[in-house]
Amino acid sequence: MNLADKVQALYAKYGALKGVTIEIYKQLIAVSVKNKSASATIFLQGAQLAEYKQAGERPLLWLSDQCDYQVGKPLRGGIPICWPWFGDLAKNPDQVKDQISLDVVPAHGLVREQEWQLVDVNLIDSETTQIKLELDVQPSDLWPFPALLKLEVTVGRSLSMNFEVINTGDKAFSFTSALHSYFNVAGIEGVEVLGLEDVEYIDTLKDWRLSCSSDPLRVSSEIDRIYKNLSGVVLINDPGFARQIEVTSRNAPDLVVWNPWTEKAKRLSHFADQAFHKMLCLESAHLLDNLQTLAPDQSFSMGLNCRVSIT
Ligand code: TA6
Repeated sequence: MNLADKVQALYAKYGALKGVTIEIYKQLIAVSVKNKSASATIFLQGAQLAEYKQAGERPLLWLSDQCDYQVGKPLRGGIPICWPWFGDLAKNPDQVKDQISLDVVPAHGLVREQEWQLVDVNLIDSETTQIKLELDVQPSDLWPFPALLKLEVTVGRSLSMNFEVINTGDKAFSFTSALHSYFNVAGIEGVEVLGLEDVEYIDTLKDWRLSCSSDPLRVSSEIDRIYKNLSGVVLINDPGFARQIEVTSRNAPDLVVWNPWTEKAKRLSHFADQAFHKMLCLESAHLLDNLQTLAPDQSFSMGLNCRVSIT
């Protein structure tokens, strides 16, 4: 089915719903919803949430202005879904790595580039809209196990996401994954992250060695850390926007904190050289020794809840 036919079919099913629009951005289809509390836009490719905005507030998420909305290329920003491995496959546990036979594989797994199916849009009430997408993963050279992935996004007074993995095959498989959230900040230099004090982290920029700090986190250079076995709320305190962003992960014990800063920013695709000033990634994840293994018919779900509070 071509793009126009896909959009027509989506309009036939969901176009009459209040606040729902189906949009085309160059080669990609996006579903946008708007209610009394908030608005959001999610792309079928990768089931990638690109924007969430509480009414009267600035966008919660950062999205690059250099996205080219091409098939097969994940957007830079929003909340990409990283599965069935996070980051560089070579840095994943053997239990995950040894399942893949190819030498060259994409970073962050394979589902960011695939077109998910929109399976439901539900106006829960005047302030809450729920969007459901699914991806039926077929065995391939890249990933030999069938699986059904489900994403449920609830757009309301806060943003809630639930990502579920179901093993639909007859063999067990292991995976790591993350909801790779890019948050929108006024200026990274003025931001403080609270809630990571005294939490052990792996510093991937310093030979993956373990470290810990009792101070609130401030970012003044490239940062790429995996905070381990976290619980509770993490706050991005952003005086420049006079707001806090509250991030609560669910069943995702690890949190990746990432900002590329000047040098890595220049090497990133669809990322303006100075854009690092305006974003900070806090990625709800389960990585390394928190990998998951599913037997046939078993399922796993993780999620997050984010909201902006005005300071
Ligand atoms: O979020 C951590 C990270 O693994 C960084 O090292 C950086 O590579 C980032 O993800 C973005 O990855 P991407 O493949 O989207 O360019």
